[in-house]
Amino acid sequence: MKVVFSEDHRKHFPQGELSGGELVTPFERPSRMEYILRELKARKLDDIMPPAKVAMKPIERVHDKGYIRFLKTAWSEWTAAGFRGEIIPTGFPMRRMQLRVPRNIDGKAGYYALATETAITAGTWEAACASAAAAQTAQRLVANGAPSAFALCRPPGHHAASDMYGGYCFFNNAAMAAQMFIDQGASRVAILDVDFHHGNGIQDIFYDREDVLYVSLHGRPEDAYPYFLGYADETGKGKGKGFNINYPMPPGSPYDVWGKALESACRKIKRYGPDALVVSLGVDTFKEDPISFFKLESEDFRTYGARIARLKLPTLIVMEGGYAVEAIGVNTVNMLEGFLGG
Ligand code: FKS
Ligand code: ZN
Repeated sequence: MKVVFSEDHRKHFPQGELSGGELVTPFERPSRMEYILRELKARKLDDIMPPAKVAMKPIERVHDKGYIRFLKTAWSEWTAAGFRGEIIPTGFPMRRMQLRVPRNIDGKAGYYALATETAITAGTWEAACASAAAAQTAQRLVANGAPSAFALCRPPGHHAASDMYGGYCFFNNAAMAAQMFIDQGASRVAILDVDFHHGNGIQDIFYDREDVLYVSLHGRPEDAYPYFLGYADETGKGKGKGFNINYPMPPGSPYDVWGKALESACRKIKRYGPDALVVSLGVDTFKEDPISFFKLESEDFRTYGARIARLKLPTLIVMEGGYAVEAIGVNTVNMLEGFLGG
């Protein structure tokens, strides 16, 4: 299996993540990639290639033009305004307020942000483009006949909606890749999101569509980020009714519980009969993850990788979250090995 990875991810490294009222070193940091790369190489999953130059068209298929422009120019507008820190907005268009884009960059950032933990820095645009490029190149490998490919994306993508960034995400790599399969002629694509967090961005982008099935296993929104989406009764709307499936689970859920949800998810995907599968792979379901509350063991990642492989679908695996640093390499590669061996 080819692994597509860009070193340009390093260009995005905010100094601060707003967490518990403090600015801490972001959990989503460049060293995550080193742990994964080290383990890939140690286990000879080392067919690693850089992506081709990013194409803007596929990004524009799932993101708003104004939003893309904002990400591109935010840093220069911010510094031109005389601000000296990283971009963290202060005000948001909340209940009963106007959804109009302000001219002021602080206001604009608030308009396009869905949360405040994710700072934008000088290199964020380039890194987000490199991450999208990795997903694009890996998608093309699968579209051209590879049974599977792994897009080792950073920054991640599943929280990014058509016009919102946050949850460490800027471009929705998995949604973009799914749309690419559709634009290349696929009738149906399924996205299976096994990251601990609900992929609100993917759900939002495809909510009224029947040609992309979104299935997510995640910490229930009452207790877990992103808090405001991911309930079981969110099943899609219009033509998309029935094509959004959420499996919210409570704190402490072990593989006994999680694996049953995955089994149900896989059966639904099988019944849907997609032409391709995109897996949003977050390994923050691990028992030692610092910001999550499921209790998966390292061996469980191998077990579920094998289960996903039994779907026997052309599969693009896209990296999302996972923060227990050392262990994320082991858990990611366990999933890939399970997938390849199953
Ligand atoms: C820590 C609270 C953290 C933000 C969580 C973001 C999770 C991101 C992710 C992704 F895959 F996108 F990376 N709140 N004090 O793991 O879902
Ligand atoms: Zn996550």
